[in-house]
Amino acid sequence: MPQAPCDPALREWLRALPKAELHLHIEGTLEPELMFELAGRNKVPLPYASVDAVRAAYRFTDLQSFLDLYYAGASVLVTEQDFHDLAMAYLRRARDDGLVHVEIMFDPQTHTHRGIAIGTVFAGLASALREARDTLGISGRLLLSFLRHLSEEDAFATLDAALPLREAYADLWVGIGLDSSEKGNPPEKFARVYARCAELGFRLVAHAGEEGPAAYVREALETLKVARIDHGVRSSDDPALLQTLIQRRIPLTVCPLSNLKLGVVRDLSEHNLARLLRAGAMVTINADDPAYFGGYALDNYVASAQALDLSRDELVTLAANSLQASFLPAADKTRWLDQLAVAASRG
Ligand code: ES4
Ligand code: ZN
Repeated sequence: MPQAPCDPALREWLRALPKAELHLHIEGTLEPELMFELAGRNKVPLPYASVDAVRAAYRFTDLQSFLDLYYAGASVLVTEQDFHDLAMAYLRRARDDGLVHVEIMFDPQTHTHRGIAIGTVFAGLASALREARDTLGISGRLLLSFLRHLSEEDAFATLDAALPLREAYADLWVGIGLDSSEKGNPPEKFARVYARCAELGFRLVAHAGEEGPAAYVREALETLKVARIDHGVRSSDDPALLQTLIQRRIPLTVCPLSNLKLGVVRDLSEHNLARLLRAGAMVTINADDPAYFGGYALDNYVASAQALDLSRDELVTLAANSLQASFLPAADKTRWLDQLAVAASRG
């Protein structure tokens, strides 16, 4: 279906709403321009002749076809400065979109398996988040995510390598996530490492019900005991599960443009985000891997609003949900929710 013409007034009104990004892979914010710059800086060969050739390759058929390019692209990230530059570029975009808080997932195994020290990754991301806090006025947290196509033993080794850094990054590293190829890699595969992370006091999230079945969402809730579900759009296949999500107010971090680009939905107008929201689910709108999926947070809000005829009240609810579902302290949530009410009433 043709996209509705962009409504500048709607976009500006949405921009002004304080919002939180809860589902964002920092490696997925690597724009082709920076990919080329870092490839040159680090003498890493790229299988593309130009920035345009990189963009032309971004035609995905499913999650795996995307992940193959995403892991290949991440190979240009080598030094602490690279991770800093990547995160800083994202944080400026985030601020421009009216995000006031971002919870950033990163995949240490993508880097440690290439011989990059986990401390290099932490240091670069953390210095950017602290700079953004001081200069852009945007808060951030880190969610260390395990790659589910690798073994649970590898996840334990990653956790063991990261734990000595916990104190140094206690202001930022608050949680654990689970991403990569979903089908055939059920949440239960990571039951033991999630139990350990819970004991350690981490907040827990996991991707579930993106391409995988509703049963994986249930497993993530009951076995991994996550506080939020990343994606979760397949939950509506199981009405009893959906009722549980609604009753327990479990946030779903939905990524509309990601779902469109990876073929989870054929057209945004068919996305179940609005149905989930209207059924009473705690839905949020997020960007996932914006450099690959053609849109940052604000693009996702605007595209969803237009494709699904979301009302202004519904858009305010989505922004409020993003703040409520964040891992910010209660006082910060209250302050942003108060500012959201003011911003919503303008224009
Ligand atoms: C991801 Cl869209 C998506 N799904 C699962 N894992 C991921 N890692 C980065 N983006
Ligand atoms: Zn994701």
